[in-house]
Amino acid sequence: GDLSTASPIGNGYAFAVTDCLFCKIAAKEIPAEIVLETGRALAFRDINPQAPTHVLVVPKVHYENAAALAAADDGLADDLLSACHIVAVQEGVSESGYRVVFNTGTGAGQTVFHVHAHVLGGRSLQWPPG
Ligand code: IU
Repeated sequence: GDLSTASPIGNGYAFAVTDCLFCKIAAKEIPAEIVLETGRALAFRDINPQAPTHVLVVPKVHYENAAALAAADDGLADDLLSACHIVAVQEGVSESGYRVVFNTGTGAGQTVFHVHAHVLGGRSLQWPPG
């Protein structure tokens, strides 16, 4: 059937997705080093950091990627971006500069299919990212 209408939260899923790592972290079923929690978002340190600050910011509910999140059009993408900036301030990288990245699709390097923003900072970052 049409999952988008079946779900009370409009993301196609009525509850945490089975075997989704980031759903489990959001539910506190798997430990992570959490640096920020807001009403609808959670931020935790990446286990394989690519910069002195490397934090992942996820919505507590499941969306596969940034496109699905944006399509939901319910303000959640705004919340996520705000959380990213708060993390950058907390981490002390908001002045020196930081990067927010959504890898979207396998071709862009997405490996975990629960949307997450990478917040990277604390070193100089090259462009293009490669
Ligand atoms: P990607 O954009 O989907 O490639 O990012 C996934 C990130 O999740 C990547 O940077 C991993 O190091 C990170 N990660 C994690 O923090 N904890 C985990 O248990 C796993 C991946 I698996």
